[in-house]
Amino acid sequence: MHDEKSAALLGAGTSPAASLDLTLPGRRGFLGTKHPLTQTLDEIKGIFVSMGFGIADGPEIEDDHHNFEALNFPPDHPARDMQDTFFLSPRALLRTHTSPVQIRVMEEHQPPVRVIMPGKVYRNEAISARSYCMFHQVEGLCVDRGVTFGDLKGTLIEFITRFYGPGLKFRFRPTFFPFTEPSADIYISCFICAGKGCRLCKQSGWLEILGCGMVDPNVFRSVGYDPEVISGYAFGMGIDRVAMLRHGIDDIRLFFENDVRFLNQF
Ligand code: 2NL
Repeated sequence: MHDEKSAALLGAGTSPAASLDLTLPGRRGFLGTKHPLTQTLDEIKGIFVSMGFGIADGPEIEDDHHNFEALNFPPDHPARDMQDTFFLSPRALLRTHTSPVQIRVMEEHQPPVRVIMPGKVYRNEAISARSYCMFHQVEGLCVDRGVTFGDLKGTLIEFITRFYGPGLKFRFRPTFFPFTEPSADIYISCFICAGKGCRLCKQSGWLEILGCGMVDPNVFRSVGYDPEVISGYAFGMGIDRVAMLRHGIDDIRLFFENDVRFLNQF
């Protein structure tokens, strides 16, 4: 049966029988994959959505009010400088963080508010392996009556445990942001060396992965919320940095060069 079919096929064509090798493998299909930043972002979104957060987005071209003023940046803050921010005109700028989306959400909705906002942000910095003029952020906001720093800790530790895996140590280190008070940077014990010190954690044993804090009363006043009645926490993380830590990528520019030799690895 097999031989009969082979003979028929070989006989049927116009090509010489010897050039038709029925034992050759078939042609392979080429499937694309999601960009490593998209994969990281999808996972982060999934975890927060499962905890009851919504997803919001907003314009990348912003004004001084939403990007700085409403976020309690003082008029002389260095981030407002031409050196750090891309101004498109005296009134329009490229957002330097995704926080202006949170301002827009609060301007339009009364509490309770529980949303994350992922998106592109822009900084006028020298380009290097570690910083690019555009990167990706996810910020989150939870506002209601009686929201505490304990709620912030519980929610973010749950997120980190699901995203980075169980068994990590946490460190909340006080810091300063104009838009939160108190503020903290969250560190986890290094998942490569478990705290002993290695190249990834620069011998410190700790990785900084998130900034967070309780929303400053001045931010609530600027959107017409009464800080005597409601409270909330907010947080932010750089997605490019998170994806670099996870995959051991040492140059942020690789994300934006669209080189398939890099992209095929994910
Ligand atoms: C970081 C830190 C943070 C926020 C972002 C925020 C937004 C509003 C009010 C208060 Cl509308 N806070 N966002 C708060 C703390 C930290 O980001 O390291 N980002 C990469």
